[in-house]
Amino acid sequence: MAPLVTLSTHGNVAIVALNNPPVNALSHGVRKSLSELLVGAFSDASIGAVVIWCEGRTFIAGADIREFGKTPLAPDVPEVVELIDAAKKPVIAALHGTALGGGLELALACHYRVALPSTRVGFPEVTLGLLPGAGGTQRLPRLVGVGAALDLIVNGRLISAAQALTLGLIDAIAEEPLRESALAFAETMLLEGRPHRRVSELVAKLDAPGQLEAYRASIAQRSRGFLAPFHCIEAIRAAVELPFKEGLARERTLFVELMDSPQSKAQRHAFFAEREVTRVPGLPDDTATRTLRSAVVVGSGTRARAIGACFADASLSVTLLAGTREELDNGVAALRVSSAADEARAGLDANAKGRRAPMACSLDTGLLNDADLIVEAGEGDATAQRQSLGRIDAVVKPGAILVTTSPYADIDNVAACTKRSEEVVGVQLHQGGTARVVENIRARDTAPEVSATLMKLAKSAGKIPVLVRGPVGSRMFTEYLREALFLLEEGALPEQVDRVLYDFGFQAGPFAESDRSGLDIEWHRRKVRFDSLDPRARACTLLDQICEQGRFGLASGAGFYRYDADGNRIHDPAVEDILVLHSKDRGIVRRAISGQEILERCLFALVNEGARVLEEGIAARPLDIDMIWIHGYAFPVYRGGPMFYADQLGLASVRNAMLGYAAEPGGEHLTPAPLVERLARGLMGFYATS
Ligand code: T1G
Repeated sequence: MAPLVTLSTHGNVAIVALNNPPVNALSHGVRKSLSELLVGAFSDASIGAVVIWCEGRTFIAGADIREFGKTPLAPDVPEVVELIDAAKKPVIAALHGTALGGGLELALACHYRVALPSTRVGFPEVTLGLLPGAGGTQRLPRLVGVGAALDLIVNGRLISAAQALTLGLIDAIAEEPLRESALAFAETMLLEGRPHRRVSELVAKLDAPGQLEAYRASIAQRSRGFLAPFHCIEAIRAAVELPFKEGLARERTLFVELMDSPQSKAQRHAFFAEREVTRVPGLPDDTATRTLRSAVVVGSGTRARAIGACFADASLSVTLLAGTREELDNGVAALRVSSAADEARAGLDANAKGRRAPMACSLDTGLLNDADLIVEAGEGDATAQRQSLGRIDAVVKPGAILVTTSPYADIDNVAACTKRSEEVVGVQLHQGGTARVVENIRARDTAPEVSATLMKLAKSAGKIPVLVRGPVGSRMFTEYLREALFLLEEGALPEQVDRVLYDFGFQAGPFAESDRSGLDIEWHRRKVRFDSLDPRARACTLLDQICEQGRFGLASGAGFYRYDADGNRIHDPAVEDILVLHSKDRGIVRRAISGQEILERCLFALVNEGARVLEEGIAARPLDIDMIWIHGYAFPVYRGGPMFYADQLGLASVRNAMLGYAAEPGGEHLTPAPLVERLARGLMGFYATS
């Protein structure tokens, strides 16, 4: 194996090269070799300056996250960083790729920094529930000012080399080849006798009194529930208020608090799960995929436009197929609005994806004949979708892939309606297509290359694809909402239930969320499944009563809440009247229900249905479910997703609580699923077995 770190000398300049693919993480092996070689170079009189440079696609992208939570091995990252700071000869960091976290902290301890134009730098630690724990919170405010440091560290935002140069974070933009440019920079610097600068010797000053408090207030809403952003501010406060060494100590204390926190464990889990979820057991990364150029989406409504946009983001040429002239006109008008919004967004955000290929809208069914991918995205029910796909199947070319988007459809039934079941898949988007996750649903006979093709398409659209055997998110949401409706029967109000889940960390509780996405979806699902519902669920007719009054949620101005002209939610006594009368009709004595009971019953209903989804093989791994819920339903990432959260609570205690609720009259539906029972008995968790 190639050595992780090597040293070569070029005249009186030493180049220390790191080679730890894929991202030159500061693993123990790297830290150990690096510090040994640096100590040697620092004490070698023939060496006037040292360049730190990395092989491969990037400069150091941080500490090795895989080592977190394990026994720390010396030297740790702070020791290596302080070794560089203390050097009596200049050290130059040569940056390329993504210089992140501990890598950027190491660069800040260097005395000069040069970077290729394409480099991006930043402190993403906050996205892992952490803060820069190797001096970054003490050096960055000293070098670029408190305002810029707050922005970079609290938001975990990456900036370009040009922006870093403007901030003074780097000293020069270097040309390719970087290694030679950095060497030339070092030689020039020695020749010119440039001063030896230490960022640690600079001073951090507030830009204005009360700056930190004002900043804390400005992030209160968007960082609600997170620990790390606020710890970041406190660490930066130390840079302003304390001498450097004491500031470092304060940073370390805050860092260790976060490292040991359940939040950071959950966010680190989410980091690796997001990468693991696209590696599917039984579908090797090198599975062949098809080259697709065109997609025809049957339908021109909201769902059709959302799915069309997803495939347009994957650079397919997309046409929405309208059924009538009126649909066509509405579709064209809606596309005009959304592409104007895309333009505006792309103009605003430097990191925005490339401009989405414009979608067309047409009445020409002949387009179906040559399309590589055909999506059935009509607003009809599962039966209508199946029949429509059957008709489409008759006219499309061999090898064309058929996609159903029905959240209710049994994918195997849909596939059976065609003569090409190996080319049938389902796709579920979330949050109207704006969510990052896509459920890529494979039928029993779907060919591996067809599933792999959809995985690839979704990734190129900037989405996280999750391969499943049926709709997972919507199925679990239905059970979550069912439990919330039972709580309304027993005495709770929509506001009370929503408040509890909002405080838990969701952006919105089940009722506000259902009103936002439209009650007609869940109402239709209830009607489709009515015969298979358990007696209590059938008798809980609250959703029917509300929808039968034409209250379908935000879009119709009323649902579980009333909405003003600006879409703001308003308590509606009419709903309370429905609840009180319903409980009376059902013979249920309404009672005060604690926040803890509301939280547990709603979350455990979610976890229990997740367990059934795993038992049935609809999802292969708990991380598939957690990624769908974190990225599709805004389950708080600092809880790790419903399955990870249940493990953090301890599945045995979750099961016991479920048994407690199941023992109550009408509580049978919270009887632990067999998988929950089995794992709890074995004192294991969902992840212990995966
Ligand atoms: N440690 C360990 N493994 C890492 C890693 C890291 N820091 N970064 C990436 N990997 C693995 C990743 O799991 C994947 O593995 C492979 O590398 C390629 O990654 C003390 C506390 C650098 C922008 O948060 O943001 O420093 O799945 O698929 O899309 O203050 O990876 O192939 O087995 O994501 O090109 C701070 C995290 C750490 C950066 C590249 N640093 N990484 O993106 O590839 S905390 C970070 C990224 C810290 C100090 C603190 C991205 C990337 P596998 P990838 P990519």
